[in-house]
Amino acid sequence: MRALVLAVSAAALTLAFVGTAAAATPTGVTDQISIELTKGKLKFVGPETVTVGDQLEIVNKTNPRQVGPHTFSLVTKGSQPKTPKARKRCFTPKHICLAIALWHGFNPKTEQITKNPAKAGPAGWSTAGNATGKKGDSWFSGEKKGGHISQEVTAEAGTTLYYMCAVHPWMQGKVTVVAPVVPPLPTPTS
Ligand SMILES: [Cu+2]
Repeated sequence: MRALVLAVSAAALTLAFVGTAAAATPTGVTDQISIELTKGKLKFVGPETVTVGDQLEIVNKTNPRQVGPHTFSLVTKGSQPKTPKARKRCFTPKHICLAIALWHGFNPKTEQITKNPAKAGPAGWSTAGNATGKKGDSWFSGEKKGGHISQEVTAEAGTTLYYMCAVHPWMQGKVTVVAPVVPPLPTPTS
């Protein structure tokens, strides 16, 4: 009985610790990564750095009827398809585009997804996935114009978030996560 109680408390402690580790102090700042069509090229346009605790908003500024929908998907650095060949086979088994679709609960028969956003790891933008079973955070922009999402950046400071679109695998980007600047203590005025 005593052993069981100890085991249960240990589990509760672990859970509490995970909960604490996932929390980031909100900075009140919102950063934006937009999806744009410029001179016939689809691309992500975003900042080089974001701060832990910022809101990171993804905005689709393209017309899905014209270019199709997008995903904004956090992937490991090595998962970004680098060659035309890799991009061509991206939506086949064991490759990152199909893997991303599966994070969203994609059903090949119905071609529908059941999860959006797809969540992995701590709440917020935190976790990069790969093609071999590790899920990442991802958002599907949908078929309607003007889609957007905003989540807190909860990845650890010092990490670089690599991202891509599973529909247009040449759309890729990265952003470095930096630590919040600790505000200076107020100087006494008297
Ligand atoms: Cu896209």
